[in-house]
Amino acid sequence: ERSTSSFSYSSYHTLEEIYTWIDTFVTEHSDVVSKLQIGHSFENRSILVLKFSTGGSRRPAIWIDSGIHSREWITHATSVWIAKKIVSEYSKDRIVTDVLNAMDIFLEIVSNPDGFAYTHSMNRLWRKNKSTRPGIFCIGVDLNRNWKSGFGGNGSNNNPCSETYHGPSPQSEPEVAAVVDFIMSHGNVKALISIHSYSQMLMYPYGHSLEPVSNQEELYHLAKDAVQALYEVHGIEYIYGSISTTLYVASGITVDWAYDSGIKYSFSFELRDTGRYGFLLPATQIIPTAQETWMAIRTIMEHTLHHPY
Ligand code: PAY
Ligand code: ZN
Repeated sequence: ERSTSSFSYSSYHTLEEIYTWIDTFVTEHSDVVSKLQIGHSFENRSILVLKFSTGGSRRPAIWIDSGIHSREWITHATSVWIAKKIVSEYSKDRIVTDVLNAMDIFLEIVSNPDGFAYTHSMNRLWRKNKSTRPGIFCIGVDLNRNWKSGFGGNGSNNNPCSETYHGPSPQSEPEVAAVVDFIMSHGNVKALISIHSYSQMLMYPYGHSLEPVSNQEELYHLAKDAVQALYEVHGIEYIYGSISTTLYVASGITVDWAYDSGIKYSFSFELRDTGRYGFLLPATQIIPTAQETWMAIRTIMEHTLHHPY
């Protein structure tokens, strides 16, 4: 891609296309965006993060990841659109401008590059990463069961052949370890948003336990406001609440780790739809999904900006 204006935001893309788009995008917007390589996948692909920053050093930050489950294609497509939206709204939209004048945004579009490549080449519905270990015949660890908080608990599986296999130990997977190392060494991440599909939900910790988190009332009200902002775009209804009480119990997940690491604004999205197309959401829904998701994310960013801690 010579210019991001010739990129189709309303189509699904391969890993190579997204990585090429990233390079063009950072070149076009080098005043605000840079590309970081935070590690390598099991099959040695680059793990890339876009950094949106207008200056300062180690500013309070918002972390957003998508595609930890490779078959959830709408999540990568939404993140690409949101990246473009962030730069186009800076200095136009008051909230984006205020956020970026005080905070940095980190966006990991493809959190599971090996799995994503595999969904294009071999198995469209692949969820896990592609790691293998001697003596184990099934492939892949569920990267959303491999985090330290609640590792190995209910809603995760010890069987390597399971879709929710948690792996041999917390952060055993390079794709998870890279994010843990980055966020811990950064030390100033104030909000984390992890984007999945599908089910139309906006959720917060915990997944591993039914116990309410200490700021659960604040998270509930923020989720309600975010879901309302989302609804106002195209009339799509989301439900919201803690993961364990809204969806199901799941242990070793990203947002539980983030919350227990001190990131009190930790959310996970389940994007469109509610099952008609599921993971195979038609490309015609990419832009509307991204537009509404953006309004919810913007609501969370605004709240984070106005509630420093
Ligand atoms: O958002 O972290 C979350 C909730 C837990 C997700 C998980 O099981 O890892 C929920 C599922 C997901 O997005 O991976 C829901 C989808 C529909 C699935 O694969 O069952
Ligand atoms: Zn998922």
